[in-house]
Amino acid sequence: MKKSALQKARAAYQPKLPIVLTGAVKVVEGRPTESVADQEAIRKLFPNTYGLPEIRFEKNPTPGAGKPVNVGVILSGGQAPGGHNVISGLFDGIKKIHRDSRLFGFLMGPGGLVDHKYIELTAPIIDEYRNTGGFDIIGSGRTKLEKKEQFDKGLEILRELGITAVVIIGGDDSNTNAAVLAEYYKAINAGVQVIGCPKTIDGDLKNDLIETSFGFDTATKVYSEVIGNIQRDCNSAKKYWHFIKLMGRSASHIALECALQTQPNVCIISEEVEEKNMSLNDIVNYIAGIVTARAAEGNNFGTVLIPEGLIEFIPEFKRLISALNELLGAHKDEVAKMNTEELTAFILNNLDKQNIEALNSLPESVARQLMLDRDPHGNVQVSLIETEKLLSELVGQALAKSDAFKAANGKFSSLHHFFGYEGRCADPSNFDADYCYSLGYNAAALINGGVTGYMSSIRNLVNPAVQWIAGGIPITMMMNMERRNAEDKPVIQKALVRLDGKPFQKFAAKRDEWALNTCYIYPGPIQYFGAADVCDQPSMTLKYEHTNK
Ligand code: FBP
Repeated sequence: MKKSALQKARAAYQPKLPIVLTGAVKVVEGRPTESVADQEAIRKLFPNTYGLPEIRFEKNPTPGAGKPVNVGVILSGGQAPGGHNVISGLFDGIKKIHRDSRLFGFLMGPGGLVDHKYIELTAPIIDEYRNTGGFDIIGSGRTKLEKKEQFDKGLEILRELGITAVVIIGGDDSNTNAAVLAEYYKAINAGVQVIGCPKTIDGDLKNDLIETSFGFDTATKVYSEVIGNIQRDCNSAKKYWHFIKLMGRSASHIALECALQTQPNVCIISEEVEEKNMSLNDIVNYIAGIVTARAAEGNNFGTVLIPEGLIEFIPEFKRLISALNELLGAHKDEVAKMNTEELTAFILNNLDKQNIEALNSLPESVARQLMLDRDPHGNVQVSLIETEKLLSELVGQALAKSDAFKAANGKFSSLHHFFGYEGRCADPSNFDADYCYSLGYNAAALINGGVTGYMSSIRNLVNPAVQWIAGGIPITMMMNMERRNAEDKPVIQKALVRLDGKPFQKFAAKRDEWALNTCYIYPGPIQYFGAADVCDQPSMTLKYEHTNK
């Protein structure tokens, strides 16, 4: 593979590890755990892996000789910067345990395990991918692992390759699958451990013990760089309003982090929209009000950040989406056989008047996406919905009717952007490079510790890497019951933006000032070499959540 000068320099970067993982470790068990909610239901569904203790690693002055282990690894779901470093950390970790250990990568996500598609990841392959972005080393996919037949099919290839541990690198849905797989293999005494790693740029897989998911840091730095560039452009020409949609699925963590980094004129937070029961009209009027106030000062330009999941939080559409999910979930088999026209007619015949009105209030393309497009986990594919265009069009219409805007002699010309895929495969920041390598290395230590159904956990992340705390968290601890596809299912609880949390509070305290005045910050590109305050800073979300600043 031909490499750029930066890639060559970056390949030589040695990610930092928590000091405890630099030598042999022993497992220290903490208190037994309970799931975050619905304890009885989760306990019943996970009789073999419920209630396990938290684990923390400590230095082991008298380690025994390690045994070789064959491990399988799967990248699951959307790409996130640092996935290759999780794999290289895992590789180095199992080789440290014993030089004859072997690592197999299942291709294109969980489907590779079921379909027996794999490669052995050898040292030359791993070396090609150290500190690089992307998931292309083995590819990723969104196949949902949930059926006994899939688990049994997977077990055939695991046995054939002598694999006794599988590491699933994924988001909340994929780690839910990891917990289900761990439970099943334990129940049938398959002799296969399953370990999860917290991945997702969305930042919504976190709790008291998982401080952040990997990829969030790099992706938000990439988006913030580009938002900053746009802000400098619009502050130079002073003639456009930029409507920028940001990935993140349901949660608004990405939009919030980018707002903290760049200080835009407007940033909508979906969780606040829901909390305040704001209709689509309320949101449009809020933005139009800011456009008008800036126009009165002669500033016919600005930036609006929009989280991609917004539509799911606006009460009238939330009700509609949940009715659609129930309807489509309850008639799964019939629906699967329908063509688009039949499905549309079926939906329209079965929704109530209020939901039909909500559907009709949307442009046809958005209505179609809500009705027809779902991913394998049943999620609305919010990244396909052009909320940025919808909002700017409606704001334009509101301004056209506004006397105040006319009186201000305002002009409104809008441009649209969607940042998501641009950041998911960026070369990991130093933070993500170190964090991911540590997560993988730590997963090897969990395997060596003989546990299953755990998520690799590295904490104390606002401090230098040497001080990070390494251990494992039972995945069942993060679970609750939720309605999915018309059924109650055990799933990892999604972490949405907390309105009483510090990141939101900091934003809310400043946003009126940022709206009227032009207070833009231009963060510039990620720096990989140089002073720690330029290169090694974690996200502002992480800092606000875990320090007193
Ligand atoms: P994960 O939850 O799997 O990490 O995916 C994150 C994400 O990037 C979301 O932000 C986005 O909505 C979705 O993936 C897009 O999915 P796809 O890659 O299938 O288009």
